[in-house]
Amino acid sequence: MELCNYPCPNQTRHYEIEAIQIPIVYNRFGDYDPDGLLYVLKKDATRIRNGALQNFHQDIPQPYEEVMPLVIRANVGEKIIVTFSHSLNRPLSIHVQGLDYDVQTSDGASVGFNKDSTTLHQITYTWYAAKEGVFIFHDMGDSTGNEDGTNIHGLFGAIIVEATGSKWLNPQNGDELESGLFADIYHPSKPAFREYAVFFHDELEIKNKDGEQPTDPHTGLPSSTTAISYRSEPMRNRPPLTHDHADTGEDISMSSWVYQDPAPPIPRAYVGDPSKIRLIHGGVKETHVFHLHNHQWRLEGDNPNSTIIDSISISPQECYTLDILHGAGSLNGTFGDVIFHCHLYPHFHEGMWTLWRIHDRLEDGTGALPDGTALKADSSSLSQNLSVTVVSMPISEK
Ligand SMILES: [Cu+2]
Repeated sequence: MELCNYPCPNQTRHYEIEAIQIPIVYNRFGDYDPDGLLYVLKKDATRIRNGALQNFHQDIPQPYEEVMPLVIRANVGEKIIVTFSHSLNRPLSIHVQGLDYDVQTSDGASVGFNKDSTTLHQITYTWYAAKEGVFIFHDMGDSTGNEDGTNIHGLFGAIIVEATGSKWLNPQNGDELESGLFADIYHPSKPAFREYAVFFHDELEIKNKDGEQPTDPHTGLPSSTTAISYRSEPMRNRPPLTHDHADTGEDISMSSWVYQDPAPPIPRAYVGDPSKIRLIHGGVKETHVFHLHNHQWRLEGDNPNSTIIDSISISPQECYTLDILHGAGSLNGTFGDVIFHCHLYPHFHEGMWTLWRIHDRLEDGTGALPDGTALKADSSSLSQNLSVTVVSMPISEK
């Protein structure tokens, strides 16, 4: 379709995005990338930079909660104007994959005879959201995949396009959300759902808390680090408690009761909540296999005859929406912690795993995590809206 004929229902959405460079700390054990790069909303840049640096300069560098891949949202039919700026003394850009744009002005690349739409300071891009789904964006000012490039240091994000008329709220308190990995999506005539953006990325340039190359305690050899959304929980940091085999199984090594929660963000839901995982491969190196325990989805979400799966291969720069069948907890109403991870075991071992936490009763602020950390209260209207709607339906109709 010609861009001049694009059906835009009078809605233009503006985002001001900045690229910043800070150390990104990947877990509480102090593994970090000294040259981390990320996109942030410009208005959040100072707060995030200051918070990240303060946490980095602890005895053991600590992650800062707001250092996350940037996820923005729009509705189908909208025009999105992105003002992108940075002060990093190198050409950078935002190149989006899957939205419509004029290649001469908004490609975010310097290719062939097209105009150069990377920038040393500031540039404005215009995108058009034609269809629902999740779409990666990343820097094309430097498209190399090595340690001098920008990708392995984190310079990627995603835009999620929702059904026309949707709004997105903070899952914790019900406030309108400007950006964020996790959101509750509401629509005037469609069921609400939990939305979780999950970024896989790999072959990171990571140092341990002492500034050294991490090593595997069993082999003494260099240990790679794989990540989910700027966090990683490598098993090198979770040594067996004793030499007894009873203390070394997965039920111990993956348990929050023993080792606290893993570092990658933990999505939360109540049993029965409709849930979509927006899976993104942010890296440029390796193919992974996303596997979620206890749950399934259809390979083609909008095709009721499509194959039911619980794992999916995802290659660099790909994105998938996983519309979880029967919602959180699946048909049998499981609650508790459900693991998801890369099913290539070296990647799993090197940090690419976390949990989906599914509650069976309202978290009103009196609960605590296994390590004693208090759980914040959820807005009761939100969690009950989402869960009761589905739980009250007969199972045969779910
Ligand atoms: Cu993998």
